[in-house]
Amino acid sequence: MSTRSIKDLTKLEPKMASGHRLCAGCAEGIIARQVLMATDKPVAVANATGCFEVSTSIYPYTSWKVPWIHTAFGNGAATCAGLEAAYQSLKRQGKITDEMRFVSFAGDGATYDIGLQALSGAMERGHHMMHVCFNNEAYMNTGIQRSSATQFGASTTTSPAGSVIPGKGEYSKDMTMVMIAHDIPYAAQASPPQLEGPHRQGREGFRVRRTGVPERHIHMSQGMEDRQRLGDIHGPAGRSDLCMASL
Ligand SMILES: Cc1ncc(C[n+]2csc(CCOP(=O)(O)OP(=O)(O)O)c2C)c(N)n1
Ligand code: SF4
Ligand SMILES: [Mg+2]
Repeated sequence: MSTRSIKDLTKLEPKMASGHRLCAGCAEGIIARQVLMATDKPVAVANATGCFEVSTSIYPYTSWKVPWIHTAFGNGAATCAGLEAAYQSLKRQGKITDEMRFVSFAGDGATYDIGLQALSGAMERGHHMMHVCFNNEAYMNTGIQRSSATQFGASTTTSPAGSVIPGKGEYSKDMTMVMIAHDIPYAAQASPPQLEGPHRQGREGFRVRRTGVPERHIHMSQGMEDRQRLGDIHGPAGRSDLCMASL
C-alpha cells in the first residue's frame, strides 16, 4: 500500500464514523481513523475502557463500522491476542482464507499501568497485532488522575500542585523503550499535529512482519496540558507536540 496524503485519505471510507462523543477537538478520533485507514485488509479492534472506548460506544449508538470488542481496563492486549489466535486457528482449519489485521486501542493508564502485563505478554508471544496507545498523560475518563505517563510536575487530581506538593513528583515512564526491550519488529511514536504521522506509522506497523515476532506497538501522544494544568504551574508550556502514540 503506497503512501497516502491527507487529501487521499478523505476519499476513503472511514472504519470509524463521525458523531462520536469525544471532546470537540480530541485527537483520538483522528488518530484511530488514520491508523485504521492504513490497511486495506479487514480489521478487528479490541478497545480497553477509557475516553475512546466510552465515547464511541454509548448505548444504543456505535461509531464502529468494523468488528469491535469492548474490553476491561487491564486486558485490551490479551483480548486482541485472543482474537488473533482464534483467527490463526480458523485459518489452519481452512475455515477462513482472508488476510486480517488486529488492533488494540488503549489509553496510557491501560497501557503503562494496569494493562502492562497483558501487553507485555502479547508482545512477547509474538501475536500478529498492533497496539496503539492514546497517551493523554493521565486517567482522563475518570477525572484526571496521574498515570505513570504523566509528566513530572503536572498537576492532576491525585498529584495536585499546591502548598503540600508541587505536582507529580516522578518522571514519566519511557514506554516506547519498554516495548523496544521486547525485541518487537516495529515501535513508533507519532503525534497528530504531524499531519500524516499516525497514518504513516500505522501503515508501517501493518506492513512490518518478522517471522516469530510480529507484534507492533505505536504510541500516540495527544497533549492534554489544559486539563493537567501543566503549562500553568510547573511544566514547560507549549508542549503541543508531546502526544505520542507508541507501538
Ligand atoms: C480495574 C479497573 N479499575 C478502574 C477502572 C475505572 N476506569 C475506567 S477508565 C479509567 C481511566 C482510563 O485511563 P486511560 O487508560 O489513560 O484512558 P483515558 O480515559 O485517559 O483515555 C479508569 C480508572 C476500571 N474500569 N477498571
Ligand atoms: S478528555 Fe481528552 S482524551 Fe478524553 S475525550 Fe476529551 S480531549 Fe479526548
Ligand atoms: Mg489517559
